[in-house]
This record gives sequence, C-alpha cells and structure tokens, in this order.
Amino acid sequence: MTASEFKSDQYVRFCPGCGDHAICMALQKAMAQIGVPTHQVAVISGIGCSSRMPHYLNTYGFNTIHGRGGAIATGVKTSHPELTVWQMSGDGDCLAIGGNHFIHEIRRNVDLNVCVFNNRIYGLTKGQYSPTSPKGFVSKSSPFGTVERPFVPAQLVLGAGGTFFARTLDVDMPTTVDCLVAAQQHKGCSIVECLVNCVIFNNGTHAWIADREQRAEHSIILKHGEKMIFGKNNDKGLAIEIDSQTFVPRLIVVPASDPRVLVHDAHQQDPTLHRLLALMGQERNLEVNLSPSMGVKSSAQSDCQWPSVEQQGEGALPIALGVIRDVEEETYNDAVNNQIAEVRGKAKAKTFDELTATLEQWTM
Ligand SMILES: Cc1ncc(C[n+]2csc(CCOP(=O)(O)OP(=O)(O)O)c2C)c(N)n1
Ligand code: SF4
Ligand SMILES: [Mg+2]
Repeated sequence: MTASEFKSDQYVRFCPGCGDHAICMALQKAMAQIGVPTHQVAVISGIGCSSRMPHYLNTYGFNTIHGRGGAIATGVKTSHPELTVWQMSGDGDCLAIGGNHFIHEIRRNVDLNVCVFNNRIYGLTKGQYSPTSPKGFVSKSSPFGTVERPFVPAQLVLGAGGTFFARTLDVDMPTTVDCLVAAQQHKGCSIVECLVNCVIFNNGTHAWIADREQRAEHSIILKHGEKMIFGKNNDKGLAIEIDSQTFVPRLIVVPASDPRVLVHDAHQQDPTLHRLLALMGQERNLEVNLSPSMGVKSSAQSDCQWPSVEQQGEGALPIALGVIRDVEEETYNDAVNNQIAEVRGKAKAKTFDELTATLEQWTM
C-alpha cells in the first residue's frame, strides 16, 4: 500500500508550519507500511487542532467531542475488535478534560494506538495554557504566569500501568514512522507522545531538541536491543549508578566506550528503568525558569533561545525519543469478548426468545 491511499480529499487546515502536518504525513506513511486496508482502520479524536486528523486520513473516522475520544475509541475497539483503532488527541484534549478517559484506557490496556499531540498549549482555542505548559507560562489565560505544576505525560502513562510508551518529534520523520508502526504492532494501549510545534501560539516550545544543530546532543533515540549512545559524534552513552547516600538509582552520561553503557530493553516488565529514561531531561519542561525564554515570547518574536550544551554542562541527560516501553499484557477488549463468549457458551438460553421463555411473564 502507498501513503497516498491513506490521504483523504479534504483541505488540510493546520496553519502553515504547524507540526501536525508532519505527524499527519507520518501517519499516512506508517499506515501504508502496516498494510491494514483503509476500511479496517478507524481514527477517533476529540476536539482541537490535532483532533482534526480523522478528516485527513482516508479511513473510517469520528471527530467526537472534547476529551471524549478515549471513551468512543474504547467502545469502537471493544465492539469491533477486528478494526485497527487509532486515537488522536491534544495535550488539552487528553490530559485536561479527557484525563479520566485517558488514564482508564491505559489502565484497562485497551488495544488502541493513541497519538498525544503535545504542543504545550490549547491551539484551536487560540493560546490558553494546557496541563503540559511549564509553571510560570504566560498565556491568554495566565497573563501573570501559571502557578501550577505541569504533567509529564510519560509519568502519567507509566503511573497508570502503561504497557507501551514512545516519544517522537514532528521534525524527525523516520523516528515518528518507526514509533507509529511499533505502536500498531503492540497489542495493548500504545501511547505515542508526539512533540509538535504550534507555530502560532507556542513557537519553539521543543526547540531544545527540534533545532537540527542541537538535537544530537540533547536527545537520544532508543532502540530495543541497541546500546544507549548519543551525541553529534556518537561519543556519549548512558549508564546507571546508585547514589551511595540515598540509594536512589540515577542515569549518568559516560563515554560511549565505557563498558557500563546500557543496552535498551523495551520489553522489561519492571518499569523502573523505563521511568528513568522517560523522565530524562523533563525537568526543563516543568518551569519557564528552566527553559529561559518560554512564556515571554509572542508569535511575533523569534523561537526560544536555549542554553547551549556548553552552558548546560557535558553531563546533561538527553531527552529520550523512540519506543521506551513495550510489554505484553492482556487487553481489555480481549478480556471482555472472551468473557462474553464464555458466558454465552454456558448459558442455557441461546436466543432472546429462549431467554424470555425462562423468565416470569405477564400479559398487560
Ligand atoms: C466541552 C468543551 N469544552 C471546551 C471546548 C473548547 N476547546 C476546544 S479545543 C480545546 C483545547 C485544544 O487544545 P489541545 O487539546 O491541546 O489541542 P490542540 O488544538 O493544541 O491541538 C478547547 C478548550 C470544547 N470544544 N468543548
Ligand atoms: S493554531 Fe497551532 S496547533 Fe493549531 S493548526 Fe495552528 S500552528 Fe497548529
Ligand atoms: Mg495542544
């Protein structure tokens, strides 16, 4: 199959330069690579710029109501387990109003592929802060800066017992396609955090790793079975050490040649190391003070100015991209449908008429 088979005839309404364009193209490529025919794919979304995605994919689709994509997607997959079901959701859509559905689809391990478009802003409604905006973030709805701590999506996903978590970036097409294909191959609730730039209301929010020059130094692409190596010259690796005072494990940067460099095991059931990997570098997203120019820029100003590697120090941990966690567990849709089959198999009444015949009856 080709990517163009998954392209709809709708005019794409994302702003020019919006990161959602790239994820839309990556979805079309990934779906072609996966090879499930268009009529066996359903794409469900809530409301938001990113939630317009079902319009642009030539599959079945439902652009539902704000925050409720997870509930509808759960219903679609459970009643039609033969379908491949994707859910498209913004950081506001699935972490604010839809937070409840989001944590429960993860806890239940519904076999869905969920793309969380994290631009750290409400794009569609023109620039209010979201649950992933850093503390102190100045926006239309927080003119003096937010006073609250943001969510780190990975922490929420792993906390809810997530079986699959990947992170990717709008400007990295190969990693995005790989993550989307892996999400579909995973049987269970696959969460792909897509870091996207909202060029109009939060330009440069991911500049730390989106900038081509800086990316190799500030991010690592994790691949199952491969050594955790990064850097412009592939000269750095990740190792783990236990703090001698607190006994808390922590990741450290070592030379790539160091024998302590870790090999990534995405299939490890214990989430301890996955959590450390997923949270690397996330402190920069917690407060605007740690990400210098965020919250004081407008669309008229240029992108964020991030500290250089030298300013940050050589030992700064990179942000993890790629598939961080991918473990098998029973899915909700299988469990429900197996239970229905089991109960039906044992039931004396096989039809509705047989059922009513066994019950007390009145003539009115
Ligand atoms: C019940 C309800 N409340 C609020 C809204 C208004 N609303 C629409 S989209 C949105 C937030 C969009 O932000 P996000 O989910 O991050 O998506 P983005 O546009 O950034 O991709 C809000 C608050 C709505 N449509 N319905
Ligand atoms: S407002 Fe932001 S998120 Fe929405 S389409 Fe424009 S650039 Fe993209
Ligand atoms: Mg958003």
